[in-house]
Amino acid sequence: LTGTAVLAGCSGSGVDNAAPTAEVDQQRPNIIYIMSDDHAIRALSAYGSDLADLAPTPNIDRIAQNGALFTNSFVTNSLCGPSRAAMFTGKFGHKNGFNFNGQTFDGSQDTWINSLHDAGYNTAAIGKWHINILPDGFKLDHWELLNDQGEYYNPDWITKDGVTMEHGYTTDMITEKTLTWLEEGRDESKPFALIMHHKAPHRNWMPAPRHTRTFENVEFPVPDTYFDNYDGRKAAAAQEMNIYRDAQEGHDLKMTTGVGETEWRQDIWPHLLARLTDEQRQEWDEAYQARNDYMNANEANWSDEEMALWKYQRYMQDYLATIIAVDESVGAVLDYLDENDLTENTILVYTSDQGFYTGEHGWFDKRFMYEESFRTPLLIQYPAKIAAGTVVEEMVQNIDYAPTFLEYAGVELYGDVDGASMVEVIAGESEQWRDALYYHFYEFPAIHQVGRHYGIRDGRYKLMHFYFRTDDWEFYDLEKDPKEMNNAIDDPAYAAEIERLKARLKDLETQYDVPPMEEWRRMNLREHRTPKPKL
Ligand code: SGN
Ligand code: CA
Repeated sequence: LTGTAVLAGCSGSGVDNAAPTAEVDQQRPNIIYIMSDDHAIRALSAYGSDLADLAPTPNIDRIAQNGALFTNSFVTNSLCGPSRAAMFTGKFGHKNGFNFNGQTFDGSQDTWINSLHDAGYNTAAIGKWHINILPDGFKLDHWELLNDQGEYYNPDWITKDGVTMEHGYTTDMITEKTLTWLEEGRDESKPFALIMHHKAPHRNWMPAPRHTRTFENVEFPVPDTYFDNYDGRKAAAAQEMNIYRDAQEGHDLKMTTGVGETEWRQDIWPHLLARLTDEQRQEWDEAYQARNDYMNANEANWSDEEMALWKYQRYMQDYLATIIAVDESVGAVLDYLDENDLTENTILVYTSDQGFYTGEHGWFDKRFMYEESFRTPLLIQYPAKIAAGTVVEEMVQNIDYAPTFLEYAGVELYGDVDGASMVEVIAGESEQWRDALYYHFYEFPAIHQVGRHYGIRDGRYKLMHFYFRTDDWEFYDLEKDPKEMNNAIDDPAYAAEIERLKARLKDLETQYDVPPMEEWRRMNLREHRTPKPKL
């Protein structure tokens, strides 16, 4: 029985407002917003990279087949918390108050999810949160959140009732909790908006027990920039996110102390492995034993380059294996919608809080305005309104999600939003769209030591300025140099383009009310971080 029929029936023969409202409600789309953490475009097969056949994501790809694939989707600041804050509000960090991890997001400000709740939606959030520990200020009818970064195994769950450690693999638990809420938890008389946020494939890349060995014999292609020497790029040279230099041999690469041993070499955060039960630990150790024994037996004979390449393979095998469970999770949600006749009228989004490096420039992690971390996957299906197989090439940004969801839901957008609704762009009916993107990364000094920088990217060129203890400009011609290896800031052939982009960057700063650079130069991160609440 549909919501309309139920409510119309209740109203009997008397004329009242219930029936029209219910009818509207039935037409309003549901929203399922699935966001993973650190999913590289290269690791999502719908984008057709060199990994597509080796490590496919068939379920996430279904969204592209059913709806739209965005080939130029970007973030405002390539870091978890700031990206989530921008996504929720439709505003840059300097307006929503969240510019680097460890700040507290004010959940009572305008967000698409709160607007939908005000408009009568049933709302829920399940999974990683990371813009504060508790969803204070958010209008959520239901929430089950991971504590801070969350753990891959036996994680702590935070609910209205407190903190509970539950046994299981986190990605699978997020799937189960989501399906349970869809099946039993939601109020079927209302449209729903569900936020489903995976921890995977975030560091330290621990696959599900069933996937630890999936890629053990697969050799992944090594990016030709893996041994980058960072010529002409000072910030790139100063980072601490090299797979072969900065990844922790234990914590990240699961390398053990010797042949026959099971202890991780470096384990600066031992609480993660310590969470495994004896049984889980045994299964885990067995899965890595032969490969680690081989590495330990041969290491002394390997050159630095051979070891760096071995580390690349280990990193990729685990990183990609954590994505399999995410892909299965998306498949389970899509199946649920199909089986319950919900597909047609549900907007289902898959994205990541930012892109990620899979060995390009030798790196893991994100932060830089270079393409691999500036871009982020985005796929949206909504069969009632989006044609199957749509490809959107316009440059969209995570500040566009809020206005888009509200327009699709027919709910009025609040003020001062930086993003724009993508509804017309998706329909191929947009006559005017942005021609340039603004980006700003603030989290320095901090883990991975990527310098503060901001910049502009248009369809072909990118201009970046690294500041705070440095003053370095970079400029790239993405058509000629898509891997951003040649900083052309001093190339006279580009002088006119560089001047043009500098002026355009100023325009964007004015358009988006970016505070004067002096404020950012002076900013001390410590003064803006808030202590975590006691649970
Ligand atoms: C943790 C990670 C870092 C990562 C940040 C931010 N280390 O500190 O590698 O850059 O999170 O990531 S870990 O070993 O503790 O996982 S973010 O996606 O949350 O912004
Ligand atoms: Ca992230």
